[in-house]
Amino acid sequence: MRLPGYHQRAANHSPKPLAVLVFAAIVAALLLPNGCAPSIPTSLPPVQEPPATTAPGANPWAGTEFIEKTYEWSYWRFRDMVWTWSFRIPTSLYEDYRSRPRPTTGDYTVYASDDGDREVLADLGATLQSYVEQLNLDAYEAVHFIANFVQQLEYTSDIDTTGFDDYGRYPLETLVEDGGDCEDTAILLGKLMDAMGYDVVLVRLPNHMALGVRETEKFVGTYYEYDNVRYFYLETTGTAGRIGMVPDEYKDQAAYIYDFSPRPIVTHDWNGERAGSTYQLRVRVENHGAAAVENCTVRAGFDAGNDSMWNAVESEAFTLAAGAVADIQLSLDIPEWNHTRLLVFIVHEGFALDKSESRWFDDSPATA
Ligand SMILES: [Ca+2]
Repeated sequence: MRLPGYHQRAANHSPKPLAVLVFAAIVAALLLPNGCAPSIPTSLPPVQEPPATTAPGANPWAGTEFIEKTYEWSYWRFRDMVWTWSFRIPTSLYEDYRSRPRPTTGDYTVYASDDGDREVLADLGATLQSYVEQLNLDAYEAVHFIANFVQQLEYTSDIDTTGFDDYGRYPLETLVEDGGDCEDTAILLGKLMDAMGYDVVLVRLPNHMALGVRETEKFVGTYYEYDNVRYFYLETTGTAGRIGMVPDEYKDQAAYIYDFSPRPIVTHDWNGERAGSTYQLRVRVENHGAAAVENCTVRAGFDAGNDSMWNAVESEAFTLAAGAVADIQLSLDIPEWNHTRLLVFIVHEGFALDKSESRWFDDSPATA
């Protein structure tokens, strides 16, 4: 009997809700002992190949050595004035960001965790700050003036520009491409304001993303509490977004909050194949964040329902530096249970940093 190898389900570019991690933690805490007798299921499901994740569209900058851009914009309070900012970057730097795979994580600060845009964002921040001082804006109005630079960028939908439903952009991509959608502008403004010394967080709603700005004495409107601090909503698309004003369609929705502090952001993928009565699992674990994580393990097993797994195994503990990749191999006894699926967790201090699962497979003698 020869069975096909199977792979992690198609890459999912939508955010993973925290609930998944909570579920994963529960499952991880309830692992069954590795005492079930190995047996051989009669079939495995067909492979579902992940979609190709090539870079979006044609690159109009291909063949040039440098990208030079000048932005000109106005601010509604000073309509008769035009503000400008120019930047110049090697085309190769933009192409490097453009060619990176999009990590499958709901933590979109992953697009702000890289240092390659530091000089450009520092220059933009200094330029905006000089205008703030020239206009003698107070702290409250300064936030709006800075946000206005990003809010006036063109809104472009991911599906039109990249072919993907939900495609996060690195800040330099958004700047070179003259805009993006909500997560792209939230990432750009968040990293810019963080670099300028503001205390900001990413606010991830079910179908939207925005920023939270730490309260000062004059803030009113909608806020989110995070680490005992009030962060007031700030829309990053459209020019009308004022601190505390949430668009009607997002009112009263729960949000996940992500700060911009350096931290590990761990994802994984896996493949494997059957060898006799075992499944030989290869897991690639990657830290996309800006800080290391120690004492990680990979736990895997077959879904036994009731938040438990058959034949669970766990790797030795390992450390992942920022940007590092670890390849972990595990051998699992294939259980007799014939309606199950493989579950894979990346575990740290009892919590799952990331999880995935195969498709369900069922007894199907005809293909055995
Ligand atoms: Ca996007």
